[in-house]
Amino acid sequence: MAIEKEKLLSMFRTMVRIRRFEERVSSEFKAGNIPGSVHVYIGEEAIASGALAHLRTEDYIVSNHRGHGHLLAKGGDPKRAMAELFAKKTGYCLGKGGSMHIADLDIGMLGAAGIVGSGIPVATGAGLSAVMRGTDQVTACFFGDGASNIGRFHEGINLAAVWCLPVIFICENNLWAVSVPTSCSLAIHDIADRAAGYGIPGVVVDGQDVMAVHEVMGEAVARARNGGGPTLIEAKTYRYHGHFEGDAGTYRPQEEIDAWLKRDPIKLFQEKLLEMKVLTEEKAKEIDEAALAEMDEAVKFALESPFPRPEETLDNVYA
Ligand SMILES: Cc1ncc(C[n+]2csc(CCOP(=O)(O)OP(=O)(O)O)c2C)c(N)n1
Repeated sequence: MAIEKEKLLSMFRTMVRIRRFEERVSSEFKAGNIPGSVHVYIGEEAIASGALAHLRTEDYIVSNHRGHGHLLAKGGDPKRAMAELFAKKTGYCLGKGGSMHIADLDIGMLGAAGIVGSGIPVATGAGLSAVMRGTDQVTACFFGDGASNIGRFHEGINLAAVWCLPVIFICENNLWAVSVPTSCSLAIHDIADRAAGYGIPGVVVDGQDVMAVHEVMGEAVARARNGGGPTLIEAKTYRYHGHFEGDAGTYRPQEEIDAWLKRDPIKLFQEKLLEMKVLTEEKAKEIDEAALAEMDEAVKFALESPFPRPEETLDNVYA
């Protein structure tokens, strides 16, 4: 089904905003303004942007350690996110959680997490909660190829399938789990094939093509909302940076990196929108400049915000 012009532009804007946010995260990390570890989403923007264009504010998402793009695509605030990365009091977790603990319950963002695969059973629980409360909320759960080899993947998806829960499991297969290529960690080609073992649909999609992601997610969300149960979507993608900021990523062959850079999801979508006459060069520039200005503001806000005071160290800390 054709996607309306406004939605196409909105997905493009989301992708550009994520890219510009992450670029600032990378440069601010290098400048020494971000303590702790950060994993950026550059190269994978089409997945969160295409998939979450279907979700309502009250729907849930569960994220992982590479979560900034998921947060922004669900409507998160770049200022509070940047302030959290800077360990400032105005951040999402009052500066005490950092990148991998950001949550925003007001927009259904149930949380990022540093424990690989830990979000999968959480998403199953969110799906169960929606069913028990009789709402038609759906949950989208993002995780990587590495997480698909963790026991929680099996437990979480199996139970969601058995109970026919409204959860969409989205595996962002960027071919590497830190320095381990999928060729060394998987005996199958497509992670989506594992869906058959749970009796649910499994779909492979080009994760560099936002319109393709939008389409498969549309079917999965409709199925989930109508009581049809979960779907496993595998989006083939690539992270353009190292595993974390500071990782040179030298374990990856240059030819592989070059091939994926040619399929930059923002470049591909911009070309497509220009061809469809939904976008003009001027409008693209305007969207980009607005995103740059928004991220300048976010960094300014983070820099100018205070750190938590030493006497507040144990406030709001539960574990
Ligand atoms: C349970 C667990 N095992 C190992 C780690 C260390 N670790 C952090 S990220 C990561 C790789 C994750 O790869 P993937 O799920 O493919 O996500 P990607 O980073 O590629 O987006 C590993 C092994 C961890 N944080 N948690």
